[in-house]
Amino acid sequence: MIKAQIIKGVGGDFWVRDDTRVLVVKGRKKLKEDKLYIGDYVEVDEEAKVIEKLLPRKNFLVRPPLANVEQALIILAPIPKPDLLLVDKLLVKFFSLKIEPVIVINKIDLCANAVISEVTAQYGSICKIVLISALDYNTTSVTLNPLLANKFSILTGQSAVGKTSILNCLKPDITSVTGELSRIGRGRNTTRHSEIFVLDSGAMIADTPGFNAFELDGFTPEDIVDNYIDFHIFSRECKFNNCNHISESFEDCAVKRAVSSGEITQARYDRYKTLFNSALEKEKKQYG
Ligand SMILES: Nc1nc2c(ncn2[C@@H]2O[C@H](COP(=O)(O)OP(=O)(O)O)[C@@H](O)[C@H]2O)c(=O)[nH]1
Ligand SMILES: [Mg+2]
Ligand SMILES: [Zn+2]
Repeated sequence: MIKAQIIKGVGGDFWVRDDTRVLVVKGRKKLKEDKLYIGDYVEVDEEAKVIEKLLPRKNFLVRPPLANVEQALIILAPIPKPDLLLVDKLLVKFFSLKIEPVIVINKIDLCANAVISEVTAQYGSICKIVLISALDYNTTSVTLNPLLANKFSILTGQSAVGKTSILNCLKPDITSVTGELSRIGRGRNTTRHSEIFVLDSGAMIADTPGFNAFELDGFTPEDIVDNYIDFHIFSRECKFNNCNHISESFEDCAVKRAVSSGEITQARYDRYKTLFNSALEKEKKQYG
């Protein structure tokens, strides 16, 4: 029995990878009913080529179904115009799942200065921000390889920012046993089924389809507060422990004071109010 990670599934076949190789195996009948996700760790009977057991997940996403994600690249670009409400939602989601976010500004070959300064002002205290152009293999690989090495990362963000282009740009770094896998997908630019690509650096990367319509389903107002992590150094000074930083007075709320002093941008705070209030609405609907 070996422990391996599922990197691709087509029909009833699963491609599983351990440190040394990739095997194509089947799921045990019982397991096919529990859904196996790309990224799942499993126990495999090498002789029978069958997955015997699903191991516990560290986290998972349902759409697309991906498990044990360690890092999420949130891709932005000067075109299409960044949807920062989507970025805020993704940050809440990823922090809640203990997935490390990194903001990647792509298409810096286009006029990107305005986007770079806006994104840096609003997110510089929250996560790493890196700049690339997927048209340029050298800077993309030099910038991303150290970030991606030896972890499972996903490419996320609105449509047309360049997620698939970034993955294709990095594909020359797939030369090992998994090169076989990249040939299977080559030429196809669709992102409908998930697959983890393994680079020579040990980086594991999955593309995801546009998160354009992504909503924070199941998140309570408290979840929103908890996952706005850049507010935390201020909210420690709020008068009340359960401060929601909206209805409290300026004197009682250190987050509001940080907004007025510019330590938190007004735009990020306004989006916080939008997400908090929408979580509150959903909660009211659910519990009357
Ligand atoms: N100028 C420029 N265009 C890019 C860059 N990366 C991607 N594109 C283009 O942006 C469009 C959308 O790219 P795609 O990878 O399909 O985006 P996705 O929807 O996020 O997967 C395509 O026409 C790409 O050629 C880049 O770095 N610079
Ligand atoms: Mg794509
Ligand atoms: Zn407060």
